[in-house]
Amino acid sequence: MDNYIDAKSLLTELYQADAGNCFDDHTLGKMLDWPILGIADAKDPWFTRFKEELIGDFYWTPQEALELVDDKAQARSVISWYMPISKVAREANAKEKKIAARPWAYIRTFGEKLNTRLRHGMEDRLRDMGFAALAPAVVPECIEQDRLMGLSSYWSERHTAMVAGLGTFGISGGLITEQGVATRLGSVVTDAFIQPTVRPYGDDPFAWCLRTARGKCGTCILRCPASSIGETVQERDKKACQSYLDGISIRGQELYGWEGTYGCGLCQTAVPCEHRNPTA
Ligand code: B12
Ligand code: SF4
Ligand code: SF4
Repeated sequence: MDNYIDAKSLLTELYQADAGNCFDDHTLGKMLDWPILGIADAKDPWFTRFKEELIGDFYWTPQEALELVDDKAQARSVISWYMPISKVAREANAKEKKIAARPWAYIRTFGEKLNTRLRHGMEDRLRDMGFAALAPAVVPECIEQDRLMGLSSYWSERHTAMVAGLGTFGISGGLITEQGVATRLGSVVTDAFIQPTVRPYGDDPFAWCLRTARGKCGTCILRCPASSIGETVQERDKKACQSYLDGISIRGQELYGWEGTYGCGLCQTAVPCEHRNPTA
């Protein structure tokens, strides 16, 4: 009989116990809102499609990822989550036209550190319960410069979240959830069985983008200061985005006041999919 894993409680407890979910200016409140979870079946055919058809051979299936820490374990579930970016940071970023607002950049650096603490916290909790567990996205150096795909991780939080029923891609490349695209995502693969989430969009990976679903919008194309977003997700110029962000990083300390990664995220704010599913 399978052990019952209450993944939601595990993650929520870790989130609640973390004292670092705040800005340096404490009056601004929390960086990231409560995590929302989805569960993917580790054997979902999408994972092999990513490897064999859509991304590349370097890409890990859940089984390959879990074998990195336990070569006898059988991957059964992938716990995926998103945490919405706080309203304060979204609203500040929505006013920007060239670079990230300070609270947005702060979350890119320190909110992602919190997210990684949650990833490792979930690994620890599951291992304490006797299960194998791995957060593949934070395995060091799990990133590849692929000939076709450009800079690409061996494990994509967005693709995983799509399989776990949390949302679909927009033409910007962002994962649009019920609470929008302005989120940070995480995931952990485990051999524990957890009932998979039924995807409300079935197998349509672009169902919640107004452009792909209804032929309307394209606001993210206009918002991008690097002209990196095209009419379809396949036309996205990832290099243009990356170079633009690299340019900001060089001046990051001077612009923002700390050493870190700052992002931009203009394509995720002042757009109809910012904090909701715009097709709902
Ligand atoms: C590397 C990286 C970057 C690089 C990208 C480098 C490059 N050349 O593109 C840079 C620095 C530019 C970057 C920028 C940003 N990033 Co980033 N990044 C990542 C990282 C670490 C890996 C992404 C990756 O390689 N994915 C795998 C590849 C294969 O996917 P992809 O590049 O997105 O391309 C896919 C889509 O276009 C789509 N697609 C195309 N056709 C089809 C067809 C089908 C059927 C399907 C299903 C999909 C699909 O699939 C492509 C390949 O399949 C992830 C964390 C992670 N490990 O997932 C965060 C991550 C994707 N980034 C994130 C964010 C927030 C950002 C920024 C907004 C920066 C910021 N914080 O301000 C921008 C947004 C850029 C954009 N338009 O999406 C979030 C996304 C949150 C969300 N809701 O979408 C992530 C998940 C980090 C996190 N922990 O939350 N990022
Ligand atoms: S801004 Fe519009 S076109 Fe761009 S991803 Fe969001 S819904 Fe799709
Ligand atoms: S695609 Fe990159 S450069 Fe363009 S708005 Fe989004 S994060 Fe900024």
